[in-house]
Amino acid sequence: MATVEVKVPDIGDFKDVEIIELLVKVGDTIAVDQSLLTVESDKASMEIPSSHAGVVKEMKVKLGDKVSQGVLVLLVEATGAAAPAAVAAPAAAPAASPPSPPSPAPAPAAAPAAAPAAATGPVEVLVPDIGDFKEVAVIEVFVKPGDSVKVEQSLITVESDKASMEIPSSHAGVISELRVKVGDKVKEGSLIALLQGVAGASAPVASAASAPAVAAVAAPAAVSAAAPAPAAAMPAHDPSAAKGALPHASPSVRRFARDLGVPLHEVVGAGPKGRITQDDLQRFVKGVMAGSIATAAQKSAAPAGDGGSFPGLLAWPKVDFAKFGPVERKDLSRIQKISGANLHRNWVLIPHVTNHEDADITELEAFRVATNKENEKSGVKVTMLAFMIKAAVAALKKFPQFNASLDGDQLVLKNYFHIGFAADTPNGLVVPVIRDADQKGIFQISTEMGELAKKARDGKLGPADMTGGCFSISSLGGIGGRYFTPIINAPEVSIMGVCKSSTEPRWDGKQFVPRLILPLSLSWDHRVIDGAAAARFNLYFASLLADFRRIVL
Ligand code: CAO
Repeated sequence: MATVEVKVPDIGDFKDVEIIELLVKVGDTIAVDQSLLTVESDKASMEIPSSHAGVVKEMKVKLGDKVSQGVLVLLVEATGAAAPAAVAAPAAAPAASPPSPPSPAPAPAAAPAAAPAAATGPVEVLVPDIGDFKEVAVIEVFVKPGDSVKVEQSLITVESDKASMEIPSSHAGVISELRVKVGDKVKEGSLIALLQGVAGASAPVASAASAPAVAAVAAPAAVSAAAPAPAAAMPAHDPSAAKGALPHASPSVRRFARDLGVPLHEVVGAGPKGRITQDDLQRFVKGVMAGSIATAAQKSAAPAGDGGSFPGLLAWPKVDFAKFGPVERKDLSRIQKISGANLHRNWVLIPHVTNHEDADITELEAFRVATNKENEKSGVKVTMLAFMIKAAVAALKKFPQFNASLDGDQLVLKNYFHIGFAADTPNGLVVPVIRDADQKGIFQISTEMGELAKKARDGKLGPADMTGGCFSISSLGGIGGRYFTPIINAPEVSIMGVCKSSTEPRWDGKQFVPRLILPLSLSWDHRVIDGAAAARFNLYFASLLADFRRIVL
């Protein structure tokens, strides 16, 4: 048995493309045309087939290597069978097929010979010369009617059994009609969409080769004679173009997922750059079968409180409670369902840390009581919460990262101060918001809190009353307790929990004296805030309550 070198065949304009998946290993028995590895450019992925059958003796490439035509892939102990041609082209462009002539973009006979800039009516965007891709399936559509598209922006992804590629637009404009949908089979010349408002912007080749009113999709100028399909469709890279939501996976993995009915976008890819491999797919399927992974469809069908949505976590116990004693069932209120889902998401997604602090509010409480006495007739009762809202504003001003929200890789820092407060109602927990608390005094805040708390109890809060908050305070002060962990009210990044104040002995340097101590619990999002900042925020907040004159400093 002879040792045979298997090399990368002619892959057209694919040059220095990265190996993103190895599909065979040393010792594997392989057949002619069996896929050995997957390479990927920015717009297309392609599997490289074997030119020979046999047993893999040595791998000559590894993940992440960049390869071009002629690069040695592996050594195979050949068993005799070889591809019909000496160099097997990828299956998308079978080696046996004769080289096709260079493919300029098609110039339809009916095309009026108008200059690009003069094009006013709808422009047809067609599938360009995609080499030996014939009757390939549309597996993703990136655009919809009404979308504005740029030249070379990807419109659809098509996929053969060995390669997938994105088809770019030949023109800029607004899509007036979309003529393809997922599952359609297309080939060169198939109509993808009609564009309106084309302002003369078209891909260089298409406009040079054909009249623009009936335009072909941009085919790159340098399509080599024997270029396989992916190269023919590989457009210039346009970083501003919309990226597809296609899961990062090779065509064969995608096809396998479709055959199994696996929602590929739910599979977590462990391959390079999060790529979904065959192993990932198998792990997912096993997990679903074993009940340790729930698909989105299963999750939405699962009862509230089902824990099956976390990989590796046991499903929520199903218990026939009536077996143990009399029970009655009661539906969760609408508020409980909504707040429960929000709290659950926030608890799971935000890395919470809670810092505790004590505030000496002896003087502030005396001031509060005196103020209420003086203003008895006004009908407005001032509670500690109103002071804490003002203290929160001052602390947010001093520590702006607490008055922020995460938005992807960015932190949105707010220049307004809307403070939410958790309110307990017969139907569940709600968080109304005091707007522009920085511009309001204690009486106004107390008045608004009273109104909002009443609205909350009466179930009359509207969305405007509960949105836009920067920071929340959850006060259990009227009830009791010492400390607790409040759950951050996303997209806020911190929340202050307050419990009941109590008189405690404090050392004044000479003796123990009775002081009124308010327990504070600050939960913060560790993605945005670090422990030192949290400790300083808490300390500052407590110092403001200890001596409220600091607010005006
Ligand atoms: N320590 C000691 N006493 C306190 C206090 C504190 N930290 N905070 C309030 N009190 C007192 C008040 O002074 C008031 O006393 P009086 O009746 O003697 O005047 C009494 O407790 C009741 O206060 P309140 O609850 O009516 O007023 P508030 O401004 O403190 O709170 C509101 C208003 C709407 C926030 C509150 O009624 C409420 O719903 N709290 C529950 C919030 C909650 O559920 N948080 C948990 C969320 S996580 O599940």
